[in-house]
Amino acid sequence: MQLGSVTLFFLFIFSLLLSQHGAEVYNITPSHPLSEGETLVSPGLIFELGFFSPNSSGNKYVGIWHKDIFPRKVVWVANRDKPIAFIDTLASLRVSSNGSLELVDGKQNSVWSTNVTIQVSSSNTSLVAAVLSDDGNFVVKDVIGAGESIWQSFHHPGDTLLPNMMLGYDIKNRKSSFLTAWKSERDPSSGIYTTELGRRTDMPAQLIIWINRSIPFWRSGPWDKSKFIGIPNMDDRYLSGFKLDENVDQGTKYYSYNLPKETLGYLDLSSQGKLKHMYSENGRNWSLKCESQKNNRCDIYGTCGPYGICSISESPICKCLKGFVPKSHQEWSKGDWTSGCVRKTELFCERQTNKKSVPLQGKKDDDDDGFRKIIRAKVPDYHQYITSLDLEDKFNDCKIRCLNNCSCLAYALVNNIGCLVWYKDLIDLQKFSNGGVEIYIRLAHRELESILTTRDTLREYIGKHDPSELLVYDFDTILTATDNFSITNKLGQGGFGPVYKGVLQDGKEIAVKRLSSSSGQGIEEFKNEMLLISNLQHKNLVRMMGWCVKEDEKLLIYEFMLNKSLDTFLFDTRKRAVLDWPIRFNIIQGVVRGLLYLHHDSYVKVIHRDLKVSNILLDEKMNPKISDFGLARIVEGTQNLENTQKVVGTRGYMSPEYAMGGLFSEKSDVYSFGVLVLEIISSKKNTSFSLYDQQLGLLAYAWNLWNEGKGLELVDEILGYSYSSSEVLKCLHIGLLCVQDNAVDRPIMADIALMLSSDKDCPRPKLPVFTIQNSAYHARSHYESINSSKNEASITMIEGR
Ligand SMILES: *[C@@H]1O[C@H](CO)[C@@H](O)[C@H](O)[C@H]1NC(C)=O
Ligand SMILES: *[C@@H]1O[C@H](CO)[C@@H](O)[C@H](O)[C@H]1NC(C)=O
Ligand SMILES: *[C@@H]1O[C@H](CO)[C@@H](O)[C@H](O)[C@H]1NC(C)=O
Ligand SMILES: *[C@@H]1O[C@H](CO)[C@@H](O)[C@H](O)[C@H]1NC(C)=O
Ligand SMILES: *[C@@H]1O[C@H](CO)[C@@H](O)[C@H](O)[C@H]1NC(C)=O
Ligand SMILES: *[C@@H]1O[C@H](CO)[C@@H](O)[C@H](O)[C@H]1NC(C)=O
Ligand SMILES: *[C@@H]1O[C@H](CO)[C@@H](O)[C@H](O)[C@H]1NC(C)=O
Ligand SMILES: *[C@@H]1O[C@H](CO)[C@@H](O)[C@H](O)[C@H]1NC(C)=O
Ligand SMILES: *[C@@H]1O[C@H](CO)[C@@H](O)[C@H](O)[C@H]1NC(C)=O
Ligand SMILES: CC(=O)N[C@H]1CO[C@H](CO)[C@@H](O)[C@@H]1O
Ligand SMILES: CC(=O)N[C@H]1CO[C@H](CO)[C@@H](O)[C@@H]1O
Repeated sequence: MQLGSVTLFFLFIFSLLLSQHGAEVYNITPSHPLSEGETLVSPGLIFELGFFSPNSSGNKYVGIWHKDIFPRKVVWVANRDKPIAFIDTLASLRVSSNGSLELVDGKQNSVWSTNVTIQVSSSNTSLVAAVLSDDGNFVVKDVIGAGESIWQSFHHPGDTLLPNMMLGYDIKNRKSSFLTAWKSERDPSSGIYTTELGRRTDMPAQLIIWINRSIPFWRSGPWDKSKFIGIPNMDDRYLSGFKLDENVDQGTKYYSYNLPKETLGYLDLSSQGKLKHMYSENGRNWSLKCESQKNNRCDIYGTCGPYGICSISESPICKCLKGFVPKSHQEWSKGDWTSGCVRKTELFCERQTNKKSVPLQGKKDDDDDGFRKIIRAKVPDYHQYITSLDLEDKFNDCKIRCLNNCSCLAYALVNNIGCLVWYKDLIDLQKFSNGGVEIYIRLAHRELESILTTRDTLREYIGKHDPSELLVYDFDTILTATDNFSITNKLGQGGFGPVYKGVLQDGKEIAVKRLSSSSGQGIEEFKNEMLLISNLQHKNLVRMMGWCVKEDEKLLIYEFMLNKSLDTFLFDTRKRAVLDWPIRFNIIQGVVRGLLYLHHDSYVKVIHRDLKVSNILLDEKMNPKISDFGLARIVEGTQNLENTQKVVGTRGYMSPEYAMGGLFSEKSDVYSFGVLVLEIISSKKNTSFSLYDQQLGLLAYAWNLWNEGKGLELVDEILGYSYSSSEVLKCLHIGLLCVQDNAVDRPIMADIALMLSSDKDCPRPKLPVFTIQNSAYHARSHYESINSSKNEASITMIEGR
């Protein structure tokens, strides 16, 4: 939540003309119009109505604002599209005994009027007055008569929704109430953005922001009775006062909200098309409670077109859903994604329909369509609701009802809503880094192969992929390329064996990893592992080009990284100056994206297990690429029981539970990532001989600095003062959260990605202790690691999605 920008946003200064010390009145009557020297106030002095002029606009308007809150936010404007000239000081707002409310300029010409009147006759008396109520409603009423209002501003909203106002529609009476943004921060005239409650009655309501009332700009996703599910951080607790009133018989649907007493607030549509919920607890200034969207391209409606999915943490942000390909590769490659994607394989049910009347008999189960799950999704537009019949097994019921209708393209079972289905092109689908719901996309059976829910399906996947899809290099070619693995070509010694630089005959540079494991693993098994690894592709992972096996030699061929590994810069007294803060920050962000992919977004979950600075390679633009991912599996698989205590991993980066018990999970990678971040900030590696002090030195040092509020002292002194202290402090904070002793306390990569990209407050990290009881450790670890490494290697490393 960016409070600073909010304050700026409201930084238009009002020339309240004489009103500062002018008279305050409590009503406007036919005998007493409101003129420029005066303001109309509400009985509790909460709201005020009067003439105002946005800074240097040359125009004058009648508007309503909160009386004592600064900077002022005008919540309603009478003549927004018909300003009075600034120099006209004789304008006035008057009511007539027939109930009409009218703004006239200095020449007594009508500028704006309500056009609503009542019948008056001489036989009865009426006293019409215009008053401002304490909730901000400006009301014209007959104070002697029934007291019913003749006209009220709440029925004619501007850009702001106040508590007790309603946003929605009444179909029978063809009435609707929506917000229209200002043209700019200083121009109240009607801008291009409007927001309203979606008009379709057959689906759970959502808010839509339109451009020119015709082009959708943003949507909230459906309302689940306490929040809109397409706003990932919409905390329903904050918004307990929001509600949706629907009356199906009368055809009305209205959205409104209330706040606790003593709290003031409003919801406003900014001139940039963003909804903001502001509140004030002290009655003096405004704070931002939440906003509908960040400045995020994925939030713009349909950025990735039909069947595209937008994820802001990936690059490019748009991808086709699995089983779909770009409609126009040309446009897509240029970054114009709006034409979207098309199905690769026709659905089985479509083929059946197209062939007409071909009986379904004799079909194999294999032919049938199925669904692929997407997690953390903002569901697409045009959701429809179907009432579930089977209350016992709602989920299956929802699935079957979708499967049984060929037009049904996707379904989702959402808490507090029920079974949602989609019959139209799936558009405006987004993948969040947290929040969101699970949605199931219908696909032809053939496209479902990459859905791995269990290890068996993983085997199935491998069985269906031909390992020859990977480039197999001839051993002699590699020998020639690496000069017979000459020492001069050696780039380094990795955890899994030495790495050599090679030059192929066509001049292409490669990196060759020569696995040190002396077999045990069969060639088929090795090929399968290669296939798995080679399918992990992300711009922050080193790309595998192929492999080579000859007798005991197992070689992996990777793309060559021009700038070698991060440690060659970071721990070099001179070269580390190259790593200015923006480069370091970019490296941290890239590593986060790469790990996020390995842990959460690739088709199998992969735990790296040996993350460290020397495994972060740098391309020619100093972008980070993680290397050696997935290799732990291969080495692990080759080891017999006696060796299992030798945990894979590098001292200094190992989480306590891994170092001690050989237990690993994605949280042990998170730990290593934390150490990495602290090293990137400080350029310190703090080597010592002792296995455990080595890292505690740096970690405890960093924690203490942070705890004393001196976190910036950790920064590598070579950077001087040229760094963003907020970025550094955020990275330090995240790093400390990651190295907490207890794996449960550590965030997952998805949390980290979110923390990095938002201003959300992070929890407080605990002091890393990493204490061990020596004898107990040895006695226990041997015992446990045999069991754990065997089981964990096969279970934790790979999880289907
Ligand atoms: C408002 O007007 C004053 C005087 O014309 C000027 O100094 C100030 O910068 C203006 N503020 C904004 C936000 O434009
Ligand atoms: C209401 O009264 C005002 C002022 O007397 C007059 O200008 C206007 O025409 C009247 N409107 C109607 C509908 O009678
Ligand atoms: C009142 O009627 C006039 C003329 O028909 C119209 O221009 C104006 O917009 C109306 N005012 C309001 C507030 O509806
Ligand atoms: C005054 O007369 C009008 C028209 O005859 C009627 O609609 C209104 O209700 C009367 N007001 C009162 C207070 O009796
Ligand atoms: C919205 O309407 C305005 C004025 O008609 C026009 O200039 C603008 O291009 C329109 N915007 C879009 C996105 O169509
Ligand atoms: C609002 O006022 C309170 C108390 O005066 C102050 O602590 C707070 O920082 C202010 N908030 C903003 C956004 O100005
Ligand atoms: C499938 O759903 C669509 C959209 O609701 C509906 O029009 C159609 O009749 C359904 N088809 C079948 C066979 O139920
Ligand atoms: C590599 O080794 C082979 C056979 O051992 C030898 O014939 C060849 O000359 C060597 N090549 C280089 C570049 O040393
Ligand atoms: C592995 O764990 C099982 C059950 O937790 C235990 O019975 C068994 O003794 C353990 N195996 C070894 C070799 O310690
Ligand atoms: C900082 C640094 O050394 N960057 C180099 C990375 O590699 C490219 C291509 O070789 C060089 O141009 C950069 O100078
Ligand atoms: C062995 C070693 O260098 N340990 C150091 C690790 O870092 C802390 C804090 O900088 C030092 O106090 C240790 O001496």
